Amino acid sequence: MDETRRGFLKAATAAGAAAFPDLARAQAAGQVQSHTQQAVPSDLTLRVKSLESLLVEKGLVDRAALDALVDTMEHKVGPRNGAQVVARAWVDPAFKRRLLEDAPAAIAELGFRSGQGEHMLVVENTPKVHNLVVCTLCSCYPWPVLGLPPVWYKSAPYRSRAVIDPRGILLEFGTQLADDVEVRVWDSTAELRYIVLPERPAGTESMTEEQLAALVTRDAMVGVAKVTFPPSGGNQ
Ligand SMILES: [Co+2]
Repeated sequence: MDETRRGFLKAATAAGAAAFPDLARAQAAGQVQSHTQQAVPSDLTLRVKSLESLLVEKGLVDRAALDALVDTMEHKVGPRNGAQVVARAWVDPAFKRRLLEDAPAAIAELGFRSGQGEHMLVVENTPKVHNLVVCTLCSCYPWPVLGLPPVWYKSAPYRSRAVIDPRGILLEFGTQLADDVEVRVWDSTAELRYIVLPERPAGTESMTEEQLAALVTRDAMVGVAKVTFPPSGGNQ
C-alpha cells in the first residue's frame, strides 16, 4: 500500500527521469509553463486527490496508512535530518571530508536515505563563497535531508531570479552578502541534487552537536539564508 502511494508520487515527480532525462526535462518544462498560468490547486493536485478518494472509496487503500505516509514525509524525512548532517560536519572534520566527497554515503552513515536523494552533492560555504540552490526547470530537491520542497522553491519567480539576480533573492530572505563574496548558483536536476553546508557561526564553539543542529535551518541548507547565532528565526 505504501509502495503504491510512494511509487505514484515518485512517478508523478520524477517522470521517468532516470531512463529519459531529456524527455523528462522537456515534460518538466511543459509543466512549469502551466504552473505559472494556474492558480492552485494544480491539475496534479486534483488528480492526486481524485485518485486518493477513489482508492479509499473502493477499499483499496486505508486513509490511516496514507496519513502515516504523509506524516513520515512531513516529520521524519525533513530538514531536521539535514541539520544533523550539518552539525556533524561542523564537529567532525573526517565526516565533513567524507560528506564533501560522497554525500549520499556520508548521509547514509547517519541513517538517512530515501528516494530522490541517490545522487547528492554538498557545496560548502566559506567566508568568500556563498552557494545557492535552485531547480530552474521544476523542483528537484534532496528529499533524504530536506524533505519536500517549500512552495517558494517551486515558484517561477524563485526559479528564474535565483539565476538572474541571486543577490536580490538573498536580500528578500534577509541575507546580505559583502561585495567580495562570490555567489555560486547550483541548478539541481533529478540526476544531481545539491545541499549547502553553511558556515558555522561564531560564538558556538562550546555548543554540543545537538545544540548546533538546532540552529541549522532549511533555508540555510538551500542557501537563501545563513546560520546565525543567536538564531534569527527562519524556517526550521
Ligand atoms: Co527539478
